[in-house]
Amino acid sequence: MQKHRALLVIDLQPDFCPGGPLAVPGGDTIVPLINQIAAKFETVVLTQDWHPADHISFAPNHGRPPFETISLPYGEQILWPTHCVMATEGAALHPNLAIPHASLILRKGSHRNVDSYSAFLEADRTTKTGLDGYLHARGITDLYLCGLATDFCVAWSAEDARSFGFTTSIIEDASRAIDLNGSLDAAWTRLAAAGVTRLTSKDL
Ligand code: VGL
Ligand code: ZN
Repeated sequence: MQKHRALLVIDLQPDFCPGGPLAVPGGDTIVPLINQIAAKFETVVLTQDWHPADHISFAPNHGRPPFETISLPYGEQILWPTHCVMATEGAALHPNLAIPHASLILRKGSHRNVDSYSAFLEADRTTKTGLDGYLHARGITDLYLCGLATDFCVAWSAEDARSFGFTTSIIEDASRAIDLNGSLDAAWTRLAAAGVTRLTSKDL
């Protein structure tokens, strides 16, 4: 085991899997692979998207249909179907996720007035979750990300990981995308510019 590396498993929750309100195609199919990958890492962090019912990212809270974009004080916000309401079943970790040695479960997006795709920084781009400090304090230098969704929470977390100084890779076959209006291609372009490496699980 290499002590300086960590695996981040992003938002593997029923609400993002087929049958859920914000289902990512094939979202549940990556769970067995993620379980296998996690066994190769001493440090594993799991994240949960974890919103209050009155969250600003929920379309019904604005009387609007989902997938429109609105302007908020911190920037453009896509309006999503109501998802991952804190303490509901759909916000739990996926029941088949089997990573008992995960050391941290980080919840994000809990502030009513600001979204948080990233596991490091909320959408206001200033409020930290504290994950950078946790990882730096444990001597982690290299991060590997997987989970849901490649083009939103995985991508934003990976970009921020680079800006906090981590060597950062996304494990593509252990992630799945929403792909809304070209968001997946756009994300890979930004990720390449940020210096994020694109891997498959065989490369590990
Ligand atoms: C996510 C949209 C809204 C994600 C979370 O986990 O990628 N996407 N909230
Ligand atoms: Zn969300």
